[in-house]
Amino acid sequence: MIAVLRHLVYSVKLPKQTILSYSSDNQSQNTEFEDIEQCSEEYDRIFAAKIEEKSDIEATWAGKWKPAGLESKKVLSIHNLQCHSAIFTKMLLNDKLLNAVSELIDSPNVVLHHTKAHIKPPEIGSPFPSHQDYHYFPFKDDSMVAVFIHLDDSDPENGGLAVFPGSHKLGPLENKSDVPTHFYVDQEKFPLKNAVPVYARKGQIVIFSYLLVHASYPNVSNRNRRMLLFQMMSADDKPLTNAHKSPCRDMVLRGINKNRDADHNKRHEKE
Ligand SMILES: O=C(O)CCC(=O)C(=O)O
Repeated sequence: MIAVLRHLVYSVKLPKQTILSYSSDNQSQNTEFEDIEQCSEEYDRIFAAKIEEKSDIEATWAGKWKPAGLESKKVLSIHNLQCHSAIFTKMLLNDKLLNAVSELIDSPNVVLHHTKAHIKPPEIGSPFPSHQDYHYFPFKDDSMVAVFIHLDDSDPENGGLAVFPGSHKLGPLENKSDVPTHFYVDQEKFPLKNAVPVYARKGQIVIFSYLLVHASYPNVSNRNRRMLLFQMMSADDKPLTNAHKSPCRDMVLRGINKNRDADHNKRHEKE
């Protein structure tokens, strides 16, 4: 069974963080969720194919936030994995995952914003600056959560996630980035050394508000750090900007979306 731990709190609406355990040594989990090994193999297959095709998948965050000596570090990234393989579509529709998200965002109606995958290669994996996802895609009611799925055992040595518990209660913070493409908060107020490291086993999922200040460490180990991120929100929430319109955005994962426009002239995204 998925363990929903209620003692740590990173969500906006509910005073808790939710960790769902999908460890592959428990048979009942395997039957109800795509086997994490199967997901992991498919993930590796897609990355290998795109590296072979020489796709542009290097995605280290730009800006002056990088600590000296870490400028050459790398993150490999592919967005919208559900457009590459049905395994990820099935994961998005996992009942237990949607139960947890629905409870956290306090809505029976859950829609997708986007998904992405990051690999931090051994020894050269880049850190991420302390940031709030909010700045990339602000919404009116701040219902959005990040579903962070670990595909490797992760810790501070191999580039794991780090969080500032309670920071979501500060609301949107000032964007201190010096580049228009990437956003981050004041690195002196939220230095990585003050963050709480997340130690996660392969298959564990951490769900947190898009207002939570989070970051991640450089990968200085000889192990990979692979993750998947699903961003979801309430169907009743409204975007405050036109930014970040990924394919499959607004796909209904649970319940209904009564706000969806049906006008014929709006059936395609404007080119
Ligand atoms: O891959 C990571 O370690 C962090 C990713 C992240 O925080 C983000 O993309 O918002």
